[in-house]
Amino acid sequence: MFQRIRWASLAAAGASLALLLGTAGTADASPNAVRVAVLYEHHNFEGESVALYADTCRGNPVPQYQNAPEGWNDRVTSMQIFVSCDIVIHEHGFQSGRSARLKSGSYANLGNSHGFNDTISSFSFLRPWAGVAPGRAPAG
Ligand SMILES: [Ca+2]
Repeated sequence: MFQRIRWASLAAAGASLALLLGTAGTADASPNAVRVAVLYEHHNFEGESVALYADTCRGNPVPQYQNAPEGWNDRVTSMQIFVSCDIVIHEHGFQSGRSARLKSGSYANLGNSHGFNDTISSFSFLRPWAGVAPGRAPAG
C-alpha cells in the first residue's frame, strides 16, 4: 500500500521524478504497479538497492524485464521477493542464458545459493502457482 501511494506522489511530481529514484528507486513502474522484489548490490541486502514493479502476476502476459534496470546489469547479489510473483533470474538479457526460478523469500547471497553473483541481466515474473518451466511468458 505504501508503495502505491509513494508511486502516485512521485508520478504527480513529474519532472522531479528522476531526481528521486536514487537508492530506493523504482524501475518501469506504472500507476497500478505493486512492488514484487528488491534487488541489492551486495550480499545480506547491503549496498544500493532498487525495486522491481509489476501490474500483476495473475494475468497473461505476465510482465518481464527484458534487461535489468539501468545501472543494474551484472550487479545483483542479494534479493527479496514478495508474495505477488515468482521471479526467474536470467544470466543474459532478453531471458537468455542460465536461469533459476525463485519463489517469494529472502535470498541473501545468490552467488552461493544459485551461482548468480553479479551476473543477472534480465527477469521473468511468473504467477506463484503456475507450474510452467522458467522462461518466456506465453505469447499474447
Ligand atoms: Ca549477465
